[in-house]
Amino acid sequence: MKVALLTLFPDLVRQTLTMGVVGRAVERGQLQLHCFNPRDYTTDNYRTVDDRPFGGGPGMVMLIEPLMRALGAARSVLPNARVVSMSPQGRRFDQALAIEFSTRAEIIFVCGRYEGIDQRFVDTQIDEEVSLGDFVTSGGELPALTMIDAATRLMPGVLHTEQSALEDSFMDGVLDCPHYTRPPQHPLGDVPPILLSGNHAEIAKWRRQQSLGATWLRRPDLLAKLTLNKRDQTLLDAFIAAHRDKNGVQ
Ligand code: 9D3
Repeated sequence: MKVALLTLFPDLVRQTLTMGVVGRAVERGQLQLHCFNPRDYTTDNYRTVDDRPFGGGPGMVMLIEPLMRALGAARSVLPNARVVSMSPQGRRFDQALAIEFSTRAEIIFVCGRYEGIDQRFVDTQIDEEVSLGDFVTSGGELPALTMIDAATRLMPGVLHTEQSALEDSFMDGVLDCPHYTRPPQHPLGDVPPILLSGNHAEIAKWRRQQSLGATWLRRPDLLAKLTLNKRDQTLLDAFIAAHRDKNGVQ
């Protein structure tokens, strides 16, 4: 996958993408990155990239022309890319969109700063707007990095164990089960004995039950989207019964 970013903070983007799983994908050439700074495409002595909003109000708006020239440079490197703008007004990012992004050959991300981008640029140059959720960040870079991270780790050959991506929480619509490692006994508590039993069928059953139970407790919205098979329903019913015994019936 080839990704270009239009950003006023190329160092933030490049630095971040040197680390961890994504950093390794860049080293191996599985992910190619190109940053274009609108400030490098200004023509005035002050290298101006923003101006005051027509109609008044607080904050500044990103100018069309530096963005247009930066986008032109990005398009000459990635001629077939869809142009995605990071924006609080966008479609909510989720694992389904991460999977879709991971299959694309080329993407251009436009990262806004200040109050936002001149709407004429958005209306004519942007193919899709994507948001991370209903909270306010100070720009589009961290949201773009999050989306690139989520998509890259899904690309074939990026993760060490291909299985890890498939077994992810949300791949089957439920939360992950708890994890434990050595030591089995610790002042903070003991590892659940079933995990030390060596009985792999029982361990898989326990983990599935923990996943379903955690989803029931914390994310009933996810559970409502599922139709559980008989086996899962039985595991969840037992979890709920144990939970009610432990906490008393309300
Ligand atoms: C209501 C006026 N502004 C808030 C002080 C609007 C606004 C401008 C710029 C809100 C956010 C931003 C910068 N953030 C993004 O561009 C952004 C974002 C976000 O803020 N939350 C979640 N996802 C994203 S993607 C891009």
